[in-house]
Amino acid sequence: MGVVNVTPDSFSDGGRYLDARAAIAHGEELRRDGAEILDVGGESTRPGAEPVGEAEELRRVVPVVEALAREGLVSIDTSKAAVAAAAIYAGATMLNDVTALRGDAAMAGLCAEREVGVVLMHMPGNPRTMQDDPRYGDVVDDVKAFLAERVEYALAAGIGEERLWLDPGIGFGKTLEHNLELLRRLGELRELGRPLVIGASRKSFIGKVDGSTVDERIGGSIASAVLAAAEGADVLRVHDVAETAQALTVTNAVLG
Ligand code: HH2
Repeated sequence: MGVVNVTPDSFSDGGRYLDARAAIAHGEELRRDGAEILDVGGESTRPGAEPVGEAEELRRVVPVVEALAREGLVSIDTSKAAVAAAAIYAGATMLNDVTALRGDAAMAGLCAEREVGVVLMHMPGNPRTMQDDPRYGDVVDDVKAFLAERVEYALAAGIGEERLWLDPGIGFGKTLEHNLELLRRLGELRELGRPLVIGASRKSFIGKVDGSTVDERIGGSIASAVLAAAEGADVLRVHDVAETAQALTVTNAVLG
């Protein structure tokens, strides 16, 4: 899954693809590099990011989704049902909702009706508060219980189980140790019986390990992706698709 951020303020590539043409060209490049799904987002979820109004988010993402969905799979990264609805109309077949259907009461019904895939991600609180002293009993058990509860909620809303994908939300309300523990024990989340999505790409936990700035985290991102894949992750949400794809190809060649 390649990341297409149509935002001025995303933590790693904010402002680079705010213009629709630049975002579309970037998405096409990621697809050539090997991305099977393009995840288009118009609102940054980095800690402390300013919320974006619905009209502005629609303006950013709809033309990009429309163009990229003509040639392949597109997911829409949003927590607003109106944005999801417009993106689905424009051709998106998957919703990536960092609030796991808690942000907008209309979201679950929309997904059930339109029969799209849904990524349910773990995040305590919201992006503005999530890094305020996050605490868990056992981080893996707590994330697992949260995701199991969100699966029940989605099923009760009429979303087919086969459409659900689960994500522990690396960097969302977690300390460095929490993120490392989740990557180390990712395999335990397979017990939930649904495909796993992992987004570790360029995140600040890598910088906390080695002091790297956001532009210096490709090696750490690839290491995380390869380890996550080896632990059973099904979808890797990444910015650097070509490099990650090569690393996975070599990993697969070695491991068979
Ligand atoms: N991470 C980000 C955004 N959306 N969705 C899922 N399912 N999993 C993730 O780990 C995830 C996500 C943050 O990364 P990015 O989109 O590059 O930054 P920003 O939120 O600042 O736009």
